[in-house]
Amino acid sequence: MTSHYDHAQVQEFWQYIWERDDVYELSEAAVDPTYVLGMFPYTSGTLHMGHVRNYAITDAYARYRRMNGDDVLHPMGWDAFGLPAENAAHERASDPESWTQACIRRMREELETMGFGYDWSREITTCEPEYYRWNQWLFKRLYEEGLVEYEAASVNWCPDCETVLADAQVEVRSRETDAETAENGDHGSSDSQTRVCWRCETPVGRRELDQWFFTITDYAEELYDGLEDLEGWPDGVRQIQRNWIGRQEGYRISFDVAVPDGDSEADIESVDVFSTRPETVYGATYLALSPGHELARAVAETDERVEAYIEDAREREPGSVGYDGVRTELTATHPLTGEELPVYVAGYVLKDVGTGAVMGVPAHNERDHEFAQEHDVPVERVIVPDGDEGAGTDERDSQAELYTGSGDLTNSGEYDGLESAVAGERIPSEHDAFEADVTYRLRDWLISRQRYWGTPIPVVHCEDCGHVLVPDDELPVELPEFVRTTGNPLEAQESFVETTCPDCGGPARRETDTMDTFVDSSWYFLRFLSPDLDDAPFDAELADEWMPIDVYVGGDEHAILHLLYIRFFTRALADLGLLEIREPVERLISQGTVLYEGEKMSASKGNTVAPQEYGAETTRLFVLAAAHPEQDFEWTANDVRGVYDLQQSLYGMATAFIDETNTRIERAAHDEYVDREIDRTIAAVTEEYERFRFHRAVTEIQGLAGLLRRYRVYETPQETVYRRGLLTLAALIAPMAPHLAEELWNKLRGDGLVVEADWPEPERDVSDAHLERRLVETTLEDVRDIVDVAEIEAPERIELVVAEDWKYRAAELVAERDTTAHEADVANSVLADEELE
Ligand code: ANZ
Ligand code: ZN
Repeated sequence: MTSHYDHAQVQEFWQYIWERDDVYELSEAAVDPTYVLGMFPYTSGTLHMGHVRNYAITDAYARYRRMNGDDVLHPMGWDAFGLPAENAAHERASDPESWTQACIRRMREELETMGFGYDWSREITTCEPEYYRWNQWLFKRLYEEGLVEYEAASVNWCPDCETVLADAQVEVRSRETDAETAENGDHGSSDSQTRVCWRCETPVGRRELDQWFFTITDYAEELYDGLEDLEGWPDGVRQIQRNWIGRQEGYRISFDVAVPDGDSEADIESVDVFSTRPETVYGATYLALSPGHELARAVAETDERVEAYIEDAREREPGSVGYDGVRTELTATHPLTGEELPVYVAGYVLKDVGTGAVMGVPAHNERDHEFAQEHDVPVERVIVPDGDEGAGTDERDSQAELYTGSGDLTNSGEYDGLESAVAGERIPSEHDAFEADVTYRLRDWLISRQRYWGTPIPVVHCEDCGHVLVPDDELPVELPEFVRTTGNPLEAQESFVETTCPDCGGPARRETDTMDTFVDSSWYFLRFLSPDLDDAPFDAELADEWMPIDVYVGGDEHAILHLLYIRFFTRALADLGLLEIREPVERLISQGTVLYEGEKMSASKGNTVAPQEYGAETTRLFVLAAAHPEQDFEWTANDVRGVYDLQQSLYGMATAFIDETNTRIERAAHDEYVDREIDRTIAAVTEEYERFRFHRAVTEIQGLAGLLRRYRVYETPQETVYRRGLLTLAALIAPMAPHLAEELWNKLRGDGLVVEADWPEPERDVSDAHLERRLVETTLEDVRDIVDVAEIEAPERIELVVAEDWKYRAAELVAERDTTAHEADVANSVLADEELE
């Protein structure tokens, strides 16, 4: 039988047909819109297995929905700005634009080779002016909405990339990954670890620069609360986002602070601290301000020691500051005891957390305890573990131990003896100095990058007018040609930098920062709806129709930033009146990792398998068959072989079927059984597609293929049943192995495309068939048992079914391995058992 499946030829042929017939192009008027999207790739130069997995998932689902009659939007584009292109350009004496375009050509070709069904008429590329002009336009709208700030800020600085990094682009080494860091709710403030650049792993330093920010913190509460309703998102991702946003309930406590004012009376200012442990208030022995705190800065103007400390702290990363600090001339009054407390400026107090000031409670807060040891501040115990007698001591002891647990209050005036949990509610309710408050750890989004290959920020700086936005009709501010220099190539080009002020016409300097590329990806999904629109970033009516994205698939490295930014943008756009929805993604699939010998398959580890190595279709089918999309799985040549064999076997059956069937009208019991199994498989596979359990769909398909094969080998199959079985298999596998499916469809029917076919439906009610099936499966753990216990009793209702299936399996076992004569006899006797029919 010469039915070898020449996959390369088959793939090429059907890809040609699909393209010729524009089968993936979406018609304008969509009735049942379904938006299926994979996170678009960064243009790194070549597809890796993670991409293939990602896009195999979206493609399978998109095809499945299309066969169910939906209008499916399944587009593809390129996340094309970013440092690597610039670095590559430096290394190769080329420029970022040509390097990027070359990458795109190669990657597009690779995607096409894989046979993914994209509507290429909607392709977008973020580095093209037609795209990034809308980044600039959106920047302006956000600015007008009050969501953009320009601030001097101490920023993370990578000396190697010569650029500023967002906090989240700084990785903490050696043990924590980005995701783990967020899981701990830790924003990189731990002391002992080094903080390195996410791209080049160079240790990160600090610099003070004027920077552009999106004030994502305005949405902290909403972004946090909204997670509750995202039922289509994996719990893990939601939790990571929760930790990243870092909601904390507590109290603002206000302290009066005396600020010496030359020789006259001291000024009294009120300083708020934020605390999650109000019951420890009697243990506050000092106040500490962050170096960026307004009052600290004011003090620095007249106090050189404070000024020097702030200057010094600014140069360093927050995590490396340790517990140093400087005592100021200020004194604070304890709001409950009236006691005078020293006021420090201390680097361990973070500017953007809470109020940027803390009450120091060294006995019960670890960081405060460290600080107190170093600065010889008294430690006052105000909570003792339940039943502990140590309560009596009221002398202050700077060596007192740290206790962070709950217990009974002591040294706390009228509240002595109260349980800490009770006191935590009573004290704030009885004193005006306390006000319930919620804070978030989330920081504003620093979008400035001192780099060439990104969207120019549409601002000019005028000596008279300050910073002025470039008028809409002058957008896009286009990138000038690339020049090779150290630092920011934009700064080096006078023709770019020197301009006139749109307001006063005087000389002005163009902003040379470009935008974080995460801005590009924060709204690209909207651009796909109307990629050529030239008077708005997207068509609002289409957005109403298509958004939210029904299914969004991508790697978990985007669990924090990208997914937070698209949620932020969607809300901001809604508040601008440009969108109706507030959440961009209904169902999120965070795909697992492809492993090879236990490690993540990646170019840097040198353990990659090129997607084309086994043939495109085998690869895509395997990544779907191997595991649930959200699970990691191991790439093994053996398992790949399994899906390869499945394709061969289906192809073989389709090729050979005609001369081996009969057309008798009357159906034997086994015909009925097979027919019923076809229906059952349809129902089961449908269910698996609905739940993105492609691996189980493959198992079902394999099961039916096996049954049909046995049916053919051990019976003379009835043509209508057998053909229906094969056509059903072609349709069921089409979303995952579309080339093979077309080939089968064509062989069996001779016309039409399976990609345009209807999804199969069961012909009979099979709602209880799975029960029978399961019974068969659980009873028949091993075919040999079946053979041995051929006289097994089965509930009468399913006896026939069981018998049929056993028969085939038993015979198959005999055929497939070297059997003993005895086994063969038993098997044959089962086969020959006419009574069972
Ligand atoms: C007094 C206190 C007593 C606190 C105590 C804790 C325990 P965690 O503890 O991580 O959940 N805090 C507030 N603002 C801060 C800032 N800007 N920089 C550094 N630390 C700050 O975070 C809550 C606690 O972090 C707050 O509660 C405050 O210390 C500290 F036995 O107040 B606590
Ligand atoms: Zn001006």
